[in-house]
Amino acid sequence: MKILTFTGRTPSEALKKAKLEVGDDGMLIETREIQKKALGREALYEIVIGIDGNDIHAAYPKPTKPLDKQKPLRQESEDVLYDISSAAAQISEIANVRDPLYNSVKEVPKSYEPKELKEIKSEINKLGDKVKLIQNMFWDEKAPDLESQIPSEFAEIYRLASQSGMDRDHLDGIMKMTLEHMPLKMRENSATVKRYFQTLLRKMIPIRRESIPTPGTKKVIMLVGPTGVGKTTSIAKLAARYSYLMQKRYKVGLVVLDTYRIGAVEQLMQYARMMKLGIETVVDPPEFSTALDSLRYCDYILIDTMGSSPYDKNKIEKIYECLDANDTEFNIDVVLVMPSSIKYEDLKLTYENFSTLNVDTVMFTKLDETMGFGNIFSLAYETKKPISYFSVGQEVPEDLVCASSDFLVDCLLNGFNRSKA
Ligand SMILES: Nc1nc2c(ncn2[C@@H]2O[C@H](COP(=O)(O)OP(=O)(O)O)[C@@H](O)[C@H]2O)c(=O)[nH]1
Ligand SMILES: [Mg+2]
Repeated sequence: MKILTFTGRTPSEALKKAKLEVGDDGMLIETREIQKKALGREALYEIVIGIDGNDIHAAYPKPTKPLDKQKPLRQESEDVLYDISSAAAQISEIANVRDPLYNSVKEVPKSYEPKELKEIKSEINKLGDKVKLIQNMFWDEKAPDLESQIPSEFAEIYRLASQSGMDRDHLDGIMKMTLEHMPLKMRENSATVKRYFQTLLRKMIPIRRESIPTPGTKKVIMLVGPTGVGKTTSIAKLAARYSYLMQKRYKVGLVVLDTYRIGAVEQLMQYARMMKLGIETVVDPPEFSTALDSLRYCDYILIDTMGSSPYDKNKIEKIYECLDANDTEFNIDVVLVMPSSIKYEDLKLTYENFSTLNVDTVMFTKLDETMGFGNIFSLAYETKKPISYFSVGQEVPEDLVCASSDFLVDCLLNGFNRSKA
């Protein structure tokens, strides 16, 4: 194998040179930073390419994978980066912005540029300078690893994402891959960078779209999660939604699984009375199937769970026993409810605690009480569990929305806005 090296101010510039020289047939072995970027000094990157055979210009058999789709060998274990890489590649296709290497655009000679265009360019340059300023202010203290690698147009997006509570490894991984895959044409200013980044994040969030029961079937949905996160309130919102707010009015029944003490079910009883819904209470696992059976006439059966025990251990065990004792033919959708107001590490811990219940989807509550949404992003991205609903306030039934990645990414980058829900 012949080894060649190429240098550039960014990895992608070096990659372009390599492509010109060897086409898509080389193997990307390593990307390394030779010189750190500093004020008044450009960064310098070197990429190492391996070529089979001696003549690098010889015609090669059909290329397997283009150079820019390959990962340096040393990153092979970084699965997260692989995922991001493929999402980034897809977006480049969607954006339909070709690499200028393949699609050289003729530059308009400067003297023929319309006046407005000149003004816009100069405005963009000024903006770029401001962003650079911000970049230097915060990267010095917070991102020493990436400081020299991220162009100034990425400063705003990096700050927004890192302040959102997103896991640091996720963010750095996404940034690295964005730098490698982002079409050069989109790097022109921070607005296009932000658009690209938004699309990339959206593609990474798993969402479960709401589906309605097909004729002859029913949906049985159980909400589980720590005490106080908003399960009962959400059950009431869902009950109202299914029985009054959809195109068809469905029959809804409620089950309360009270693993703590009898009598703590009054809150849901009140909602059931108001909406005239059937409600069953279960304390011991054998009663669970009987309760489901007696609500057989319903299209939706919503199961609220409650109880209090340190780290939810006993509660989770009791719920597990109920699910295990279910001898009806109904499939139960387990929805883990978590508040968006806790940090990523705590979300992950809660998720792990409840994962023995075979969680199907996750619902996040209290979006109206949080500033950052990166914790939600990171949990969904890490666990790959789809999100089904968001709760955006205390009002029943209106403060419930079907999850969407557009909405979450918008909250993450631009802040929560109920009107966009
Ligand atoms: N701000 C806000 N409060 C909520 C939301 N969902 C529930 N709550 C409130 O959180 C508290 C606990 O809710 P509850 O449904 O009883 O929680 P549970 O113990 O999980 O059943 C109540 O005061 C609710 O009104 C939400 O999305 N936003
Ligand atoms: Mg409750």
